Amino acid sequence: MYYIKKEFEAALKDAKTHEDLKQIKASFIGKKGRVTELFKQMSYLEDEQKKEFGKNINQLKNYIENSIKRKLDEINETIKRESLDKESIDITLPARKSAFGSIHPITETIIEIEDIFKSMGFDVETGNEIEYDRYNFEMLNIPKEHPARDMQDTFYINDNVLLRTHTSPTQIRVMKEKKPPVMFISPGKVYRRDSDITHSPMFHQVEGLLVDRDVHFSDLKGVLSEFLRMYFGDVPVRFRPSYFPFTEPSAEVDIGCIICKGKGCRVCSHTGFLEVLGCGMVHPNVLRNVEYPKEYSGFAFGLGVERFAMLKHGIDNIKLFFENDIRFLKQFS
Ligand code: 2NM
Repeated sequence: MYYIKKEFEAALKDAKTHEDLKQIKASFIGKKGRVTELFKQMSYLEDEQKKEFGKNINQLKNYIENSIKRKLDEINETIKRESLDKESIDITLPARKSAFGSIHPITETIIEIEDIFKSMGFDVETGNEIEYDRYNFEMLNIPKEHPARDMQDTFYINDNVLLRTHTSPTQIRVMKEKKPPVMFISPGKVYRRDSDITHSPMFHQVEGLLVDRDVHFSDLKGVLSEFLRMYFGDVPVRFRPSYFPFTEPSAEVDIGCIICKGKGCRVCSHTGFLEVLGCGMVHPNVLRNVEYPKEYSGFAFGLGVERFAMLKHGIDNIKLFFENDIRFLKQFS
C-alpha cells in the first residue's frame, strides 16, 4: 500500500494536462485501478484484519481523490495564466482614430447669420413648422385670392392648418405676445411645393423684424448693408424696389456677384449682381393686426439659407444639402 501511495505521488507530480490526470485516476482508483484491486483482495482476510485493511484502503482512496482534485485546480490555474499571458494587450499601441461628425453646412450658415445679428443686438426666436392659415397668410396681409395661397404652392394639412411657407408666422406670434419695441430674427425650416436644382420642398429661412418708434427705411438699409458686409465681405450692395404683401415699401437687395466679381457669369445671368434678400417697412395692416399702437413702425427682411450657403461655397445643386452623402459633408468638417 505504501508503494502504491509513492507511485501515485510520483505520477501526479509529472502530470501536466487533463488527459494525464484522467489516466492517473483510471490506473489507481478506476474500475481496474490498483486501489480497486486491493478491495477485491479483502475477501482473503480474517474479519479482524478486514476492518483494519479496509480503513487503510479507504484512507488511501480519499487521499488520491483529494490530491487529484487539488492537482486539477493547479492545472486549470496554469492554463488560465498561460492564455492570459498570450492574449495580453499592448496598451502602448497607438489608439485607433475615431471618426468625428461635422456641423451640417446649412446649420453652420444659420449659426454664422445668427452670430452677426446677435452682435447687433437682435434676439433669436423660433416658432412652429405646422401653422394656422391665419398666421401664415391672413395676419400677414396676404388675401384669400393671393397666388401664394394656391394648393399648388402650399402643403395644406386641412382647411385651416398648413406647413408654414415662410417663418413670418413666428413674427406674428412674437408681436402678439410682446409689446414693442421688438428686435429679433427667426431662423427655421419652411415648406413649399417646389422642386428643381435651386428649389427644395423643405428649405431654411432667416427672417428678421425690428419694430420701435421712429424706425425708417434708412435703418433698414444700414442694418442689412452691414449684415451683408459682415457675411460676404466688402461687396457692392444695391436696393431695388419690389413688392411683398406684408411690407410697404418693399425692396430686393443685390450684392455684386461674388463668383465673377461683377464681370458677368452664368450664376448672375451676366448681370454682375446676385439677389440675396427681400425686405421692406412692415405694412400698417400687419402692425394693426397684432394691435401695435400707431406710433410704432418697423422693418422686416427674409433670406434663403440654402442660397447663402450655395453662393458662399460655390455649390450649384440644392439637393446636395439633403442627400447627406458623406463625400459632400466631409468637405465642411
Ligand atoms: C421677407 C421680405 C420682406 C417679413 C415681414 C414680416 C412681418 F411679419 F413682420 F410682417 N416678417 N418677414 C418679410 C418682409 C419677409 O422675406 C423675403
